[in-house]
Amino acid sequence: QEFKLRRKWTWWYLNDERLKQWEERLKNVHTFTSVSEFWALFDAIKPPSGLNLPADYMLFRDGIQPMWEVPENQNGGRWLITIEKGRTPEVMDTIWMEILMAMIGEQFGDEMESLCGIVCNVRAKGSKISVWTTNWSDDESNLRIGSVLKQVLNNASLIHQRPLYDVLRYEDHESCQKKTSSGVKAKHSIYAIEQR
Ligand code: M7G
Repeated sequence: QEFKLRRKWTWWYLNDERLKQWEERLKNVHTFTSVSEFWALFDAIKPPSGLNLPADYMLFRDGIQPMWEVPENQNGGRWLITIEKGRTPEVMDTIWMEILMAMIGEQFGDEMESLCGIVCNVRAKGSKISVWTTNWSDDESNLRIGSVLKQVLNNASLIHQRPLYDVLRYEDHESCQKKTSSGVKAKHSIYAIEQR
């Protein structure tokens, strides 16, 4: 039996040819609409930790290109998880897989339409996983998405018996384009463990 997903998703890959233009490195890997197609693809390709650096994986709703310039992302932002250099590769691979499953499994409910996709930047200096949303100024929607992410990741931390992240930070794409990522001020922060 074929289990259909609610919507189509496209997997993208940004290859490691760092001398080329960013747009030329971006490859459309596959578009899928069923659970079995998703796992066939997932099993056939390397996990993020197996990629040659620097490279990205992206999974976006079909029809939305994983770049700042398109209308769906132009006024958008991202929930960012930074993965410190010293963490084991499983941490990144687990966060990536858990959020992927939450997205294609429609766990963001009414906010699915505000959600554009997920990006994994595999970097020597420390990798990043981020969930892109369409409107950086829609605080309510972005905070609801952030709270689902917190739930998903806290559950996964329990299951895998290790804390997977410290904080989710929301930042707008426009600031990211202008500054280095460490210089962007977060609009919202959600901590894995409540701060006192
Ligand atoms: P990054 O890969 O988001 O972060 O951006 P990094 O600093 O950890 O590598 C690195 C560079 O890739 C940017 O300065 C841009 O030159 C290019 N780049 C990244 N993104 C997400 C885009 C995009 O959406 N559109 C375009 N045109 N270039 C991008």
